[in-house]
Amino acid sequence: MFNHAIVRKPCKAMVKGLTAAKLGTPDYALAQQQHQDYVVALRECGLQVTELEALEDYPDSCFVEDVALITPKGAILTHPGAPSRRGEVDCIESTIKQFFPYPDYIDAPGHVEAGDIMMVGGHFYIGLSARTNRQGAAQMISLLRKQGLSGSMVTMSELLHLKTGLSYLENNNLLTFGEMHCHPDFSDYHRIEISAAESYAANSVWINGTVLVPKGFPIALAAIQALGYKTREVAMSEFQKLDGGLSCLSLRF
Ligand code: CIR
Repeated sequence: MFNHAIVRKPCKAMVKGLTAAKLGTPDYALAQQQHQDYVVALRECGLQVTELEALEDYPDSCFVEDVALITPKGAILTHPGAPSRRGEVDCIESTIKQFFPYPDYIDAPGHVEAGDIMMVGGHFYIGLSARTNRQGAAQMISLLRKQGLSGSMVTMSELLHLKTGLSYLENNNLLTFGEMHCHPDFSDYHRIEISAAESYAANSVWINGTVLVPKGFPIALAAIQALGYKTREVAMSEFQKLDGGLSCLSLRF
């Protein structure tokens, strides 16, 4: 069960955020509305939400998931692979320390963005992406071990982050897209393949029995509901334009 979430409001500079999606420039006012509804959805799932103010110096700073990993045992601040995002770590450190006074840190030459990390109980899958390298993943695994947890590296070649194409919904259920569907590391899971047309919904989030699903992906939604989950749709169009999924907008613990 999760009790808390940390989010950061989108900044006006988000329109200059990193993206490979060709979906146009985000509408800032609409992004603000969507972010507010996201916070409402987190509260509906029983979370106490800490809302941080927007950071105009960091266009991608609303995607807080990437700058810290919070486990059941502690917190690890990352060192993002994207140079423009590294300063976001210092900006969230004091908030993390309110909950976890002695966090650990990933250091250069290691890079990690925690959108590449998927938690399954006490095990953490770490995708090796353009943002997370082997040195960073190795540091992360040894820090996880220090906490009595475990980690493993997952090779990948097409997705921005591991969780761009993978979401663990508990009860052995795993949403998969693209290269993740047949990935040997996940063959023991009950895999629900999300089609290319709805790939964005492969990043959905289980929170305390409810699955938050991005709005506008009816086949994925029905597949998740067919597994017996309660669902809550959240409009995400403006964050999708920046390659950001539902999980990226919060740290949950
Ligand atoms: C970036 O490229 O870093 C942001 N525009 C999107 C980050 C999305 N985060 C995530 O998938 N965990």
